[in-house]
Amino acid sequence: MVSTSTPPSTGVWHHVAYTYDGTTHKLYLDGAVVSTSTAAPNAHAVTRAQLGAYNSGSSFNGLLDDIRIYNAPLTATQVATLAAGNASDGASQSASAQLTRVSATSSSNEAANPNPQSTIDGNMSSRWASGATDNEWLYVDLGSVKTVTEVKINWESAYGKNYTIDVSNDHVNWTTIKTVTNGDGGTDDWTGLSGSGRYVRMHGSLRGTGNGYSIWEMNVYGY
Ligand SMILES: [Ca+2]
Ligand SMILES: [Ca+2]
Repeated sequence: MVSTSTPPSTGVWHHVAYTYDGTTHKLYLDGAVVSTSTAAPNAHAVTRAQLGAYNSGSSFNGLLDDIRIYNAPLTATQVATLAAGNASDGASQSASAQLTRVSATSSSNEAANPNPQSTIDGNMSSRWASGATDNEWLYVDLGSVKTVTEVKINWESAYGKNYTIDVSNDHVNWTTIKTVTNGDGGTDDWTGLSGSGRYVRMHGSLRGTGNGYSIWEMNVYGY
């Protein structure tokens, strides 16, 4: 149905995905679409399916690992997320996606930028800032317990140099899933995380400037 005449490079792992939504076949290589088709599906009755070999028995010369078959077509974003290696292995694995943040809570607020909700409004022109001390935090509420695979913080110039990313089911007992030391501000995009919780916290222990901690947006990804 779909194919590409450009073979993947050898000697490295590649991510290959095929999706069909009832109309369009799509072939992805390393998270990007390389071929599409709207040809009618093959009408042969399937009594046996093979991965990595023709029916004649000619086999693909390489290794296959982490093979998954889904009962619905993944979106381009989901394929790209999987190709980027942002999802951990697991039998009941779902593709990671940006999670809805229902509210944000902070340890303190600077008078000029006092609203922690400014870190979850999707607006890169609105920000929150803490008071100007080292031990400050902000957490977001995901509404229910989620698996957390990635946290992305967009810092204003007042960034966190040392901080942890923590998860919790009750915003009282926290588990650290990432420890950052000597961070450089700007965008801090921590992928490959493994955690579970309803609340996700940035807990600062050392500021990068004399100001507090200031965040434009704090996004959480998982499933
Ligand atoms: Ca914002
Ligand atoms: Ca950074």
